[in-house]
Amino acid sequence: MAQKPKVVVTRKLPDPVETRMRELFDTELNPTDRAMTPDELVEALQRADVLVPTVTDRIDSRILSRAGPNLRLIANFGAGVDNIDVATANARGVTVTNTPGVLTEDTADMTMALILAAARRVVEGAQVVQTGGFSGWSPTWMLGRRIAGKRLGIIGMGRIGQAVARRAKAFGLSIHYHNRKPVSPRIAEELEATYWESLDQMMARMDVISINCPHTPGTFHLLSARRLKLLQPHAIVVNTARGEVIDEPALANMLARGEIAGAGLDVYENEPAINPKLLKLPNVVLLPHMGSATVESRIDMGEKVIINIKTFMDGHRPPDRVIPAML
Ligand code: 8YV
Repeated sequence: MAQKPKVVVTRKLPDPVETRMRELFDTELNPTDRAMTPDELVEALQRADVLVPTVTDRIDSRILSRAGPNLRLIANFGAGVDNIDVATANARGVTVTNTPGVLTEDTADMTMALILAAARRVVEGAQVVQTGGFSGWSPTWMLGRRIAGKRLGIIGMGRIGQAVARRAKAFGLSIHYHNRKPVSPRIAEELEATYWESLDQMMARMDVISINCPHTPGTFHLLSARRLKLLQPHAIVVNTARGEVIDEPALANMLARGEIAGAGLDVYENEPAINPKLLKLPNVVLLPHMGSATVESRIDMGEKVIINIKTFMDGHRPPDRVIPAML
């Protein structure tokens, strides 16, 4: 392409990523980092050849219907693409790409951090100390639950689910999973993982549940009020995927009533809003969508975005093209 493509980036990205983008493309950055309003997004889509959005930009069919004639690529900065109506984009001749793979290990680390924090009351304990409440050790005080020897049920055994399984196995948890289909025999053997075709049956038998599947129409409220009720009272639920996979009010009610033991949540149904009931509970650990929040992940995500744009503009199939059949 003789002329550099006009690339509009909706949020502030790491400096090395922005520098490289400016070298390669006619790039419009957002140094303020303020999320665009829907009207601003429409304007961005009208002047861009390529839009680089993030999870905070909702690019639905209404917004896409007002895109300009030059828009050819939406290169999402992020693995999940539930913020984008991919089918409508494709129908309008707009390709969508994402950034899988580079945030797998960090997201899996955060999943383990939440499992440990919820089971061992890490945040509660830290708060006691920081608020001056540590008056001395006691044999029966601040007792949590051991994770070694327990059963972990992973919902969604893709890259991140498998990375969680590898870590959890090293912590002595036995690995169980529910997925659309079983993993290869080689991976199942490596992880000593048990496949549950029935999510209901798995839910009823696990000590810890970890959500690691994308949010799609098929996984919306996969953990419905009915399914959550199948959990045992000592169970812990951890979510580093998308809030929409869990019925958040139902989860909050069960936690408040002590019908399950705890939760570790990094994502919420209506981010950045969080169900107010959750905020008051001692048995939950709540993080502000930090799964991929490392310097390394965010730079690698930016590099993936750049490779996708460059490959596409050079007339080739971008490596991380998302096709609706994958969702
Ligand atoms: C990102 C994420 O922070 O990649 C994803 O799907 O949820 C996060 O790791 C966010 O999506 C960036 O747009």
